[in-house]
Amino acid sequence: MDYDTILTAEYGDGALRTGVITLNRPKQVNALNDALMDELGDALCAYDADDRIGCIIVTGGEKAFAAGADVSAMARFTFMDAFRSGFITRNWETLASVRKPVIAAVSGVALGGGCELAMMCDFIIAAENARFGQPEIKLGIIPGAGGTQRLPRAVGKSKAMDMVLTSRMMGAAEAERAGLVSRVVAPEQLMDEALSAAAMICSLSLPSVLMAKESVNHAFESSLAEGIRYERRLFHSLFGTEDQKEGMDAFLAKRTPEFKHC
Ligand code: CO8
Repeated sequence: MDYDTILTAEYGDGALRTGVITLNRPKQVNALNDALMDELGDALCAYDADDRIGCIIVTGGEKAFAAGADVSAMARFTFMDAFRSGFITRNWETLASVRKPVIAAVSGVALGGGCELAMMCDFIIAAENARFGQPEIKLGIIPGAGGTQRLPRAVGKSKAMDMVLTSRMMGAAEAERAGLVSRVVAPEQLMDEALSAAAMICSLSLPSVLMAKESVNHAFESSLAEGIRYERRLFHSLFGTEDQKEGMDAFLAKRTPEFKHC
């Protein structure tokens, strides 16, 4: 696939491979403009629909995952420009609707829309030099792509308020302690770590991976009782798959399962 603002590459030698999308506007520290968000959405949808892909990684550069929405593109926006064009709604939320797992591999700054983009991914692996922040308040606006909603769910009210109201950035170690990121590694190990997590996911049964993701996400949309009922139905339904028989037979026979993703 040929794009101007992102790069794509596939990795792995199993039946399912990993699709890696790299945000690539280095001169603008990966500021996110409409062209980039359109291309990112297109690449995500293509990987989500591709039967040979089992997991997706979204990453940026060493210095910046993404410095946020492109300020120069929105500096002169009027309310009607933003409202009538469906700014953000139009092309930012594709990531949140992808069914396959999406890992954010974050090195350098993830600010504003960049932090929000990372939080739309299923989990974040950070390099030690990663810094997360929601500095929109300094521009006279507030986060607009889920920052005020996903950040408190990830790190709790106090830290979220601190970051959103003062624009304080959170380093990788604090982000891991707070639960925003799942792993922190040395910068030079970031892609190896993300690719190895993705390869693990690719080796599993895709239907159970899709249902596991759907079920965890349901926890953010429902009461505990309703969420558990939902999980139980998905759990029961997996006994209708060939992969459940294969997975359990292989375990009992002490061999590696050969999943057929059905
Ligand atoms: N938008 C546009 N251009 C940017 C942005 C940005 N967000 N960030 C950096 N740039 C540009 C700089 O203006 C500079 O351009 P030039 O070379 O022409 O002068 C170039 O990128 C390099 O930047 P710096 O010289 O500042 O590089 P540093 O290494 O000194 O600093 C930082 C890097 C820390 C990333 C710094 O540039 C910075 O703080 N940037 C702004 C971060 C910010 O405020 N982000 C929030 C933006 S608002 C937002 O995200 C709203 C989200 C709403 C939802 C999303 C809707 C799309």
